[in-house]
Amino acid sequence: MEKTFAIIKPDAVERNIVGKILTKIESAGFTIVAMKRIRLTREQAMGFYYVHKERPFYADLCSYMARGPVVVLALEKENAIADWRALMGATNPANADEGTIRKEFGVSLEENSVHGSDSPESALYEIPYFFSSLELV
Ligand code: 3AN
Repeated sequence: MEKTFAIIKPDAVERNIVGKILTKIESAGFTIVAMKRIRLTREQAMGFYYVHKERPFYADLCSYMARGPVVVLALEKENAIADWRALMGATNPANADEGTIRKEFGVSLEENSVHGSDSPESALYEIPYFFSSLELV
């Protein structure tokens, strides 16, 4: 069993489609082992996206992630990291495959509705950024 980290981003929470996205997650066989709704400060978003700090979109991305509540999750499944990336779809919703969350719900390259860890190393940084071991059940 592998764990990955997911975020339902502000654009999706604002449009009240958290439940639709959770249904897709559960239907695809993931177990939600931790979940909470929180509002990030801009500083917390900057810490989370630290790997992107040199990218031109970093400042905008952190403002967007702090503009409203998000739902953060830890998901468990065999092959969870790759399978969650596949269910999310391409970063740019315009390039995402049919049946993916970003294809169905993504608004733009930045406002692409969901986040997922891109590697085991990322998951190891991201899950404890939001959850203690006692919260993973
Ligand atoms: P992914 O979320 O598919 O792993 P990353 O890690 O390259 O994509 O980018 C992190 C986030 O930054 C994306 N989910 C998206 O919200 C935003 N982003 C990525 N590339 C751009 C871009 N060129 N312009 C604006 N925002 C971007």
